[in-house]
Amino acid sequence: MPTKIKARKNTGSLLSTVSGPSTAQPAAKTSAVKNSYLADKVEGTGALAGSMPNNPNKTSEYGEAAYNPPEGATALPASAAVTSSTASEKNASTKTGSGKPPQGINTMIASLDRVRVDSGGQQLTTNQGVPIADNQNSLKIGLRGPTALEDFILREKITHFDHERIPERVVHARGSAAHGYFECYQALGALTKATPFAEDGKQTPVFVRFSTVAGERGSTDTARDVRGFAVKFYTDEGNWDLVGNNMPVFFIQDAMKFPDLVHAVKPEPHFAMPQASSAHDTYWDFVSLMPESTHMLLWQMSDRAIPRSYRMMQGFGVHTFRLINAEGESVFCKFHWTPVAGTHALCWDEAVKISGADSDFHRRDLWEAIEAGAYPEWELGLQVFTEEQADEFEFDVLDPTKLVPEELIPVIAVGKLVLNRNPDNFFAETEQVAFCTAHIIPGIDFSNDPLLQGRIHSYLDTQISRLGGANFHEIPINSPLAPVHNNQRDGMHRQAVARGRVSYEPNSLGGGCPFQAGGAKGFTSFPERVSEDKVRGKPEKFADHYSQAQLLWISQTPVEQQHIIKAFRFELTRVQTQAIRERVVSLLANVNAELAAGVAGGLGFAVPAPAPNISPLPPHTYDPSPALSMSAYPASDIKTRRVAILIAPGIDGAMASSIYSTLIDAGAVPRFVAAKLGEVKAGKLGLHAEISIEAGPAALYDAVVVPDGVDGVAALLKDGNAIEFIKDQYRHCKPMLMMGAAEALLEKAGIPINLPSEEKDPFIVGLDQPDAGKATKAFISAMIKHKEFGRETDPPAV
Ligand code: HDE
Repeated sequence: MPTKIKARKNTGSLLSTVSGPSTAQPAAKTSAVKNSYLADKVEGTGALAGSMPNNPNKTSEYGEAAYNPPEGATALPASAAVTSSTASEKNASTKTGSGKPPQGINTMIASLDRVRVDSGGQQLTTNQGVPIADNQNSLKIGLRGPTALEDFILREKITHFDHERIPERVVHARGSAAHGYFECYQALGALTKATPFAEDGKQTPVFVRFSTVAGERGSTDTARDVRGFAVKFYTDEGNWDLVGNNMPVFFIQDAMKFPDLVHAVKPEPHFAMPQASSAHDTYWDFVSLMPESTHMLLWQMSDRAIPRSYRMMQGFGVHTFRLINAEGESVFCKFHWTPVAGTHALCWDEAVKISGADSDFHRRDLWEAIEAGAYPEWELGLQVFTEEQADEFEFDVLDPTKLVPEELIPVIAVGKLVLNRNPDNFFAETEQVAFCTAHIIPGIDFSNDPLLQGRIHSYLDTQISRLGGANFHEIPINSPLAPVHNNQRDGMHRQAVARGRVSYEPNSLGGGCPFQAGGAKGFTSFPERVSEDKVRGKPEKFADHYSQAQLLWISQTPVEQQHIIKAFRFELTRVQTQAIRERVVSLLANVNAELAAGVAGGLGFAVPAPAPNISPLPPHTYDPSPALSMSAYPASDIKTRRVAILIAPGIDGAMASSIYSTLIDAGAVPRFVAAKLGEVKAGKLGLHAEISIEAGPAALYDAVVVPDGVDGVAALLKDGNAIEFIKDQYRHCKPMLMMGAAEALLEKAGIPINLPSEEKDPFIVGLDQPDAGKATKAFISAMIKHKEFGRETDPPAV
């Protein structure tokens, strides 16, 4: 003990950490105490604790009062010293900080600027900041000798490398993401107090991750699969995650079946095949024994499962959610995202070829569009309905295998989503982002959908093993922008350095802080009245497995219907067990006779008896819902569409260049494609090939142009790759601008200029239009329509 301190009454207690007098607090503010901050701390602590003689909130925890939790009781400390961890906190250092005690702040919560690292102009160091002199050689005992165990630099580098991987997501492992914002068109206070909808034009930052479901992290982007559409809103009242898909319904009705579904669709466990594909026995075995999956199977076999781009697909919250306004009134709600770029798909043959040519097709597409400033946009729509309305529906809104037809409840547009920034680092952001359906904010609440209820548990739980512990919320991409203050402490990789000794509530030593927000400001669950038997089971309306599958079927265009039949045929052909194929078709027989016959016919057997329809209720017959067809969501321009301009020596260079410029001006991405890189003599011009046909085959473009030029076309006619290119463009129903001499390529490729219907193929443009400007205009109109399915025959004629 310092001798300078004069012995005074109770000073010893001030200088101790255990016990003290019962009559008074230890002496304060005396010259005998070297650290007056300590005196302030001790004196102020007594006063602060004394200001709370009891817990005034206790009565509000019981009975009716509990419906309106009050704000927690708090008292202000006399000074910062009172709530400090240590009276030595004012001693500054470059490591511990400024010595200015922070109060009421959590500096972990801020933009990602705080963690961005750039090494420009910096020397190489170890993780401990030690400069590394030689990054080429390990430390050896003699130039030809063994490596020394003491080479801590080598060992640190290799050890870190050895641990670079984390477990991939158990589903949705393959994905891509971007930052952006959500902008609310108008305040929605009457419906919800959720803060992103609080004011006209309010913007909320978001991070959005798109994904496939079944494939592993390195699998192909264009597999036939459902796509994830997960949006993290960094709102001023905490993070809200809307973790949806690009299809509005799901395979199963209860969380209990999710592990079974995923085990069935993943590569079969004995030989780990097939990758990123549902076309195998275990998948169809499971779903054909689960008739509730029939509706979703039609969605999965539709072209929605092979989107052209993440930017060109709808998103859906799938489940019914609740909105709650400031008065505590609640309505049900379904969330819809609709892309401004239109909802478009690939052809199956195209998707297969893209998988080989560029398995990062969707990742690259999203990245390139954002880099180019063509920011992808979606409109958010809500379907809002009351509990009373829901009771009248012939289906149960808690059943995730059912959608709410737009004819029943229209979709109202409430805001837009814009993605305008690519991540800096794939791992730190896209891989480490943790979406959780449990992340909701005041104004949003769950429904009792049993699938959603299970998800509320699953997402938080899975992050603990995937991201290595309970502190994944501190990873910068996951931390909210809203302040975070609670009494959770410790755990693996904890980063926050909590000040003070209070980590419990109620407390008086921290002035009651952090205090409960109370019902007026804090999250409160909708007080839904429930009085039921505790039971494992499903409501009767859940047993109608086919009415909405029929609705989807009758709402598709004939082309979409044919694609669904072909997708079933493809998948079930790869299945090996005949009984499973027949079981699938027995489900389809309950949906539509033409569908069942089309699939069975394609597999070489007769339609079996329909699977038993176990619904105790009469089936419901819907009118078609045009909104369920992809054709209801066209594009209005050709922005970001990729166009190949095939060139070879002797092509009309001036024409090629002018078409190129027109396409650029329209927002498309043209590229000169030739047999190999280098200059291509084109009339008086020298055009530079931007990519070769072998590096950029036909499947990677939305459309093709062949400019005029007899010699150039003659060269292309000798190139098998170019013929293949033209054939694939045709087969994949893409617009083709074929100028002048280019007609010869069509002939060589066996491409008819009329559709099988005998009408002129409207997507083969230019043959009768020598004016390249006018022809390009017609070509652009065709590109907006995306594909000419009138070409399709089964099997393909070309
Ligand atoms: Fe998921 N799901 N899921 N899911 N899900 C995951 O969470 C789960 C379901 C969806 O980009 C996992 O972080 C259960 C429906 C998306 O990071 C996991 C059930 C819908 C993503 C999980 C479902 C989804 C996931 C895997 C049934 C559409 C990717 C890793 C009860 C509405 C999010 C992870 C991202 C990811 C569980 C059903 C969408 C294991 C238990 C229905 C978009 O927690």
